[in-house]
Amino acid sequence: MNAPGAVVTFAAKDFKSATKPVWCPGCGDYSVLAAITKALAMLALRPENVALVSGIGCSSRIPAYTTCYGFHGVHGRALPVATGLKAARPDLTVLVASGDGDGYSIGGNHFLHACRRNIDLTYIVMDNHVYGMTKGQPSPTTEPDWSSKLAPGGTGLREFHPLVIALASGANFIARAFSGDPNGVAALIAEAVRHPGFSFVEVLSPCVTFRPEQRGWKDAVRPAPVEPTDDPARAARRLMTDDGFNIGLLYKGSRAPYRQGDGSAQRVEDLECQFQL
Ligand SMILES: Cc1ncc(C[n+]2csc(CCOP(=O)(O)OP(=O)(O)O)c2C)c(N)n1
Ligand code: SF4
Repeated sequence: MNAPGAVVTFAAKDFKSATKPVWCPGCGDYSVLAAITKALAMLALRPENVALVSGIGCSSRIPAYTTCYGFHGVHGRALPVATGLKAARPDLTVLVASGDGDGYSIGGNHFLHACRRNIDLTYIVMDNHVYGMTKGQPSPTTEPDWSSKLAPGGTGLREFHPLVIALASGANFIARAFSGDPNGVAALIAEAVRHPGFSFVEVLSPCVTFRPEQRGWKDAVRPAPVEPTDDPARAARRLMTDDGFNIGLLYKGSRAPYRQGDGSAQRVEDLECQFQL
């Protein structure tokens, strides 16, 4: 038993629920789950003070595997749900988990406006360049020449560049991580949570079932060769020209996060009253 008044700290394992993940053996998302729980322990947070919001996809299953509050919502809508939650409960640490299909395709519009609004959320996108859950359709980040049974010869479509788009939309914290380096992912997530405002952490997380060649990402990734910049023009040049495998914090700006008004904004309780019949 803890002594009265003793500060209870939580280890990474305390943030893991008893629910066993159903991901394929070798899926990168296992490491991302481990990194999230490690980051929450590093931040000395308590499970009841953290909420994880997600959409739909293999990656979006993450909230169920933690002991934090969780909301496994509708495909592509994790960010608006999380935005509402954070606006109503600014005391909670809100993390949002998504995949490249969930977050950049059906949820792409919400991504732009979350970057622009700069509400204090940490957005973790597990990017495997494919729709894993629905059996391997190309996603916005799929290479144009990736040929598969569902897209013979490839889509021929230019890839979506999430980091550049985040920068252009006003995101202030832009990082890329690799699931094969869970300590690195945990450190970046912890830094993202500490950063005030919207923080975007794109995690390259291989889908070993539909993109087995992504096992080779471990040889492709490298620490970004330069320190993070706070200059958006320099960051744009770097992000436009990198090959997608530079890992680390790549851009950190200082635009003030969105805060609820100075008292002119209505309290949630008052708004609810207006809808009572
Ligand atoms: C409105 C709606 N459209 C389509 C689907 C089917 N669907 C479920 S998950 C998914 C794609 C998930 O891909 P991604 O976000 O990349 O996650 P992954 O499974 O690769 O982690 C799709 C299209 C759905 N559930 N709801
Ligand atoms: S289908 Fe791909 S993304 Fe989904 S659990 Fe299996 S390896 Fe992971």
